Amino acid sequence: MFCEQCEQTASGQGCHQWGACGKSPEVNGVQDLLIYCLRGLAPVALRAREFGISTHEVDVFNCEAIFATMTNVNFDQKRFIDYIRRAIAYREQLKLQIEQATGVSQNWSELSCYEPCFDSSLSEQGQDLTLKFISQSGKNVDIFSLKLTVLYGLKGVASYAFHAQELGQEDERVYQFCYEALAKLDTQDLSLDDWVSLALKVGEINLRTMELLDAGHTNTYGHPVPTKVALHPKAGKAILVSGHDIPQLEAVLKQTVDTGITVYTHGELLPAHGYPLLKKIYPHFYGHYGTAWQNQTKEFAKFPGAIIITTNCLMPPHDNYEDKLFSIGPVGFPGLNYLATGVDGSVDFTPAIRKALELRGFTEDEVAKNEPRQVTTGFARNAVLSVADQIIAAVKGGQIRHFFLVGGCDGAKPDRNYYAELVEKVPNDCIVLTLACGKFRFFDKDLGHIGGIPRLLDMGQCNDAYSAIQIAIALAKAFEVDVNQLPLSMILSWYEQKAVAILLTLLHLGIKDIRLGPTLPAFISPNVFKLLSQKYNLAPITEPDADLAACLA
Ligand code: SF4
Ligand code: SF3
Repeated sequence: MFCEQCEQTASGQGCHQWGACGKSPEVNGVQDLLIYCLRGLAPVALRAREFGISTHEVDVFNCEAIFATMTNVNFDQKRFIDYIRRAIAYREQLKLQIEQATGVSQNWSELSCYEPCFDSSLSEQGQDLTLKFISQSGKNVDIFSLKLTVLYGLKGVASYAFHAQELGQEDERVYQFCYEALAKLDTQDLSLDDWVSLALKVGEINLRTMELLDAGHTNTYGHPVPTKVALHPKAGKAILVSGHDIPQLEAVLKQTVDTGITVYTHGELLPAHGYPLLKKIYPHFYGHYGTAWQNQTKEFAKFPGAIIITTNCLMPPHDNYEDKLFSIGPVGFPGLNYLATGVDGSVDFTPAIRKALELRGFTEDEVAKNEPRQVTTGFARNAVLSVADQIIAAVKGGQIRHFFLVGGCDGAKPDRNYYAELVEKVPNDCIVLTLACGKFRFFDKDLGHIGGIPRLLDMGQCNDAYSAIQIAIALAKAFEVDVNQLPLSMILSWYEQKAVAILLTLLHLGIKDIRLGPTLPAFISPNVFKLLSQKYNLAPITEPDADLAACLA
């Protein structure tokens, strides 16, 4: 087994026996085989596009299949075998269409002719192909490191592209690039500089993809507005929706109208409360329950209703809540209730609704024991920029000294307490901007206000890094300086591959002095890291006091 794609990777080196996330070598093997088959599909899809053959169904499939291999998305071998079959079927179908369109039989590489043997272990076949990939690329450690950076960043792009298309937002450039990047992984003749450029191109395409997703969310649900979200439950039957998928959250809301069920968000769906149209249309869209993904085994067990997980992060479920947990889309685990997407793209949530009605829900007694608590979300680009004049005046007048963007993923490791400690120590004349699930370490802290502006601003999900970038660009314009000259420091936490894509976006934009933690990616070789630190001053986090002092110097 070879997997180095996330921050939790074994001993910070790579999972070689068993995944620290719970992924078995068998599942890892079929994920490897799927990626290999998608690399073979890519040149065929690119050729089909050259001949004007529609590849739309394959484009969406490609993104979903890549997304399924991301950390904490899918642990179900059977689902990967199905994705592998579909990848081969699409490839052969496109080959046929190309031959029909051109009237000439085409020459395809060995990769694009590869046929897995479905009668023997697909997992072993995937492992063998990965060993071959490592031995081909492994001669140059730095190029291998950059190939992994491209592949892992691409997983983030594919996941955001999958979400954006659910909201009707697509860009051919994104789909085209997904194929190009997959096809390039097979090339042996690119230089180190070429690979660096390709990694930065992943960042550029990710920016476009996050822009599409932002347009999908804001066109459908309105621009987020600062919204208070209850953290205490309400008596009655309940459904908890986790992951990142806002349109699927809306589908749950739609299907639970007049059922008496109250809908709660979990994890990265907290910012959904900031979208005004969701709040307006669905009065039973109530509050938020729980914190970040790594606490789900405790939180899901206690939740007295059905739970629907729409995307990462899924942890291997425990017996005491497995029967009330449902997954959809690319998410899966063997034996877990899976609600398949219908041909019209919708999911029928009836089994989850039935389960919620069977379960006791929150009792009056339980509710009475909970102190009323709330947090505010919805400080996305429109909300922040609507008070831009006030912010600019406060910076010029010295009331605001500095902004800290403390955002990214959470995880189980204790060294992630760094982020909570840092936020607590940020001086009173500074503002903290945050996004993604790393905020759950400090999201309910009351940091007060500066001249009416809250000192802790939740900008949304990880993909709302797009909002943070737009705010930084607008402030730089207002102050007539480069983004790197703003009194802004980015202190990021990463865990999975969406964060890899976002980091590449920030580097593509030329953002310097980013501090990254809690540990550096295992897949980044010392030389590649040296190169990034020389060019972008990318640095690992150290201690909260020292990092704060350096940022404020
Ligand atoms: Fe290990 Fe992370 Fe890969 Fe899971 S996803 S096997 S924890 S590197
Ligand atoms: Fe979290 Fe899994 Fe990365 Fe969207 S939910 S940020 S880790």
